[in-house]
Amino acid sequence: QETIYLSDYTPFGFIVEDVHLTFKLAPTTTRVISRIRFAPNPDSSSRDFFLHGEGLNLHWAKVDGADVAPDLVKGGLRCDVPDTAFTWECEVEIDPQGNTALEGLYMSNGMYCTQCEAEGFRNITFYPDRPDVMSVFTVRIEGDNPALLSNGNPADSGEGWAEWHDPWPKPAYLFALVAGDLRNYPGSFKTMSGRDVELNLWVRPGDEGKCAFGMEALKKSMIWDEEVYGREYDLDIFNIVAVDDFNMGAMENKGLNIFNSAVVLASPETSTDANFERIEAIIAHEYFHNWTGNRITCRDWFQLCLKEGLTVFRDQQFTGDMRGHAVKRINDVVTLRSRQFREDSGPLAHPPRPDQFVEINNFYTVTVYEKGAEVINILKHLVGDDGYKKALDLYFDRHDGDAATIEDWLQVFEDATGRDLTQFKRWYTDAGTPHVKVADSFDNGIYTLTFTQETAPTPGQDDKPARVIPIAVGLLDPNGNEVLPTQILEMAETTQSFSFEGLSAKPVPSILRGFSAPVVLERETSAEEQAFLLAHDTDPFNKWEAGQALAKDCLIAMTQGGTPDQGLLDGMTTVARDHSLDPAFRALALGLPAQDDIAATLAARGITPDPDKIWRAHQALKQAIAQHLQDVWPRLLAEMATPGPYSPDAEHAGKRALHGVALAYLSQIDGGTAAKAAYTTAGNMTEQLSALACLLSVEKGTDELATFREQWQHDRLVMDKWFGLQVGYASPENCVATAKRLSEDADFNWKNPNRFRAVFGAMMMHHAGFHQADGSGYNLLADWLIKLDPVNGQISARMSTGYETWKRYDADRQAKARAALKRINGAPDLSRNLGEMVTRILK
Ligand code: B3K
Ligand code: ZN
Repeated sequence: QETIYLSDYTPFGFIVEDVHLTFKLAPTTTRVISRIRFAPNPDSSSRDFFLHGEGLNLHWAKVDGADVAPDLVKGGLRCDVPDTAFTWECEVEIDPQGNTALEGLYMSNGMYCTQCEAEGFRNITFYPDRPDVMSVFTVRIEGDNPALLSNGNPADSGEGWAEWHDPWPKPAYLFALVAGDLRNYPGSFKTMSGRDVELNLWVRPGDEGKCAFGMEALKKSMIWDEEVYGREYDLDIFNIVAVDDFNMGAMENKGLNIFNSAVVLASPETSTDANFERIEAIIAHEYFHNWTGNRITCRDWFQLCLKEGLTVFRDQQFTGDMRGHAVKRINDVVTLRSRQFREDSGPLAHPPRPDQFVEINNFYTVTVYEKGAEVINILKHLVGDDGYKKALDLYFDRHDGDAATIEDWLQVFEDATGRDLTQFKRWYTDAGTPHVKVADSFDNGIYTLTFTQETAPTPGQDDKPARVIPIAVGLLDPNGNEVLPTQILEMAETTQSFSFEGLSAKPVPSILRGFSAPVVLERETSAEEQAFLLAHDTDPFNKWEAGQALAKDCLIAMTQGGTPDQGLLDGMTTVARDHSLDPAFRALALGLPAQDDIAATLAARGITPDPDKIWRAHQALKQAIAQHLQDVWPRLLAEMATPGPYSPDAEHAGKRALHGVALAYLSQIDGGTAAKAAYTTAGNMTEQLSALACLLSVEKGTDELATFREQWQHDRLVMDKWFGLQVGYASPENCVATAKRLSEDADFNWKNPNRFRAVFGAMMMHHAGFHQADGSGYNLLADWLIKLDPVNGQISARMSTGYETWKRYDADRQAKARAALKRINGAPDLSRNLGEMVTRILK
């Protein structure tokens, strides 16, 4: 395994003036003919003409029209070339049908499509496949497919062929080609400067009815980026294609976004509210990449968070604007904690900008994406809204057309705001989540908060100097009135105190409002104080947080024999009944911290978590809340009904969310009676799925599972839900057996990433199920990762993160997990992807 280092970066020895590609499509024998104009790069002294290429069958190659015989070497070729500008031509043959890794040019349900980020273009033809090599592409596609699409604007077409020209220089990872029997759902957009843009959503015949929402989301994104960032679209056409076999969510190829059909196709009958929200966010995300990613791209893959962190930050702002910031922030923090904090505290911890990797596809992580976005949130707190706006304007101005670095990004902020960001940069270069301890004192009308930060060592980084942490703080008086509105305290030292004068009584602090920095706050407080904040905090995030902290302490106490806390139960009752609170917020406040989060907290406190005990505590607390609020549930069910036509908007979705929470608690005490009725009358997938989940969680629902299958047999996306739900809602003892049974189902197509994830993703996220003491979860996952790896190394590697917490648990479980990991590691011909992951996890 060869490690690539950031410090080894050197520019490529040549610039690429233009690229002409011709594709002669055939399922197992596609020909790709390239004609590329190279010139020596004045910024480089290297004249090493190395082109990447993997799995290509080279038929011929020419330099300036004369035949050449390049040296075929590992990962590509080398060739002697003139020391002035020259034309490289070659023809290769590839096998899209046989490409199960879904990287490069491959086939999905008879349609051709591509995925080139990060390094897939080298599976299509020989090329300097690195993001700092940008060029203008002209593409000719020959094939007997009704739709023939590539990047940029349509140039010309005829029977069986089409030509596309993309005027914007781009790296090869943004190349895309699609060909197949596709139908377009059309739309149009007028940009801020009055240009007309043709929009299309391309889908398989039969899916046209699931396009309207995605099209609207695209238009909303286009307007938002104009209004909020001043960014206008820059081609005559914008195409989105839905593909069933796709390794991740979607891809921002210039002018031709390719989407996993699961995150673009939507209808009320087949998609949940959560699906709608996610689709809107991902369409926005990919669209926003047109500026943050495409017009300004990354110099090298170590800079990935330059485009991903910023684009996630932008899509979070967008969703907040569309659907409400409070609830969006809470949801984002839930994801951050359950996934990124988990990554940051285990063997896979890495900084948002890593400085080494073996396989770059392993670094499309929650740290690069979600923490990358948090880091920008910190930066915005430090420079203020105006500073942020000035800096972004300068960024687009200065770097349009560049392949940039994190240093460029920071320089823009320094130049625009005059602020020194040396210490702030540690957020990009240092891994690990800081823990911030808080102590307070009150003396003579002066209230003092003292913070101490500490970050545990992470792989390869023992020394963790203090970071600058913006801590948003507000103070409440003992009656619950706010005596100090939110202020940002800038903590820059290891230990630092902040004082507030002129207070008549000791206040109650509300700390880290809005989750102003991605840290773990450690404060010894009483349950009373948390209940007080749950009742009175004016900051919605901290109001929610107070309830979660109470619930977490309560769950932890219950794993050690404690009983449900009365303050929590009363607090939840108040929140549930408070009509002044947004239903979506109430739904979140009535939720319990995830079991994996409880395990993480215990582990951080030096206590070995017992997954079965955590499961039982969770069950018992759910039961207690269900009982305590038993009068509330029927009322909420009535109040939160959403009669009339379905709308996926935030208001209706929020009501359905609270309705779903009420039904789930009620099911704990009525044995599923209400859920059975709700299942029968469900008018949309949100209601149908939430009722089915309630039934499964009380071990009912066998009939409904069968009728659901009959009803939705024809719809692959709904069937993914059917597979996933059964595993996710199984009892711990049945989880692995259910996954195993489903993996033997005739409809379990394990080569389809969505279906594989539906079953095994649900299994590894089932805390008590995956971590069964007999090791059956570890073993079943190992069996399947070994089987999948030769077919699709990206997915096997991604799913190996199921094991990343293995060292938290007891010696028996550790031994079983280690054995499973070693078995994977010993599998013959392990992919570079999975090989790197398992090596890091085992360390
Ligand atoms: N940029 C792509 C992700 C590519 C993943 C490559 N393994 C989607 C996105 O972040 O928008
Ligand atoms: Zn992205």
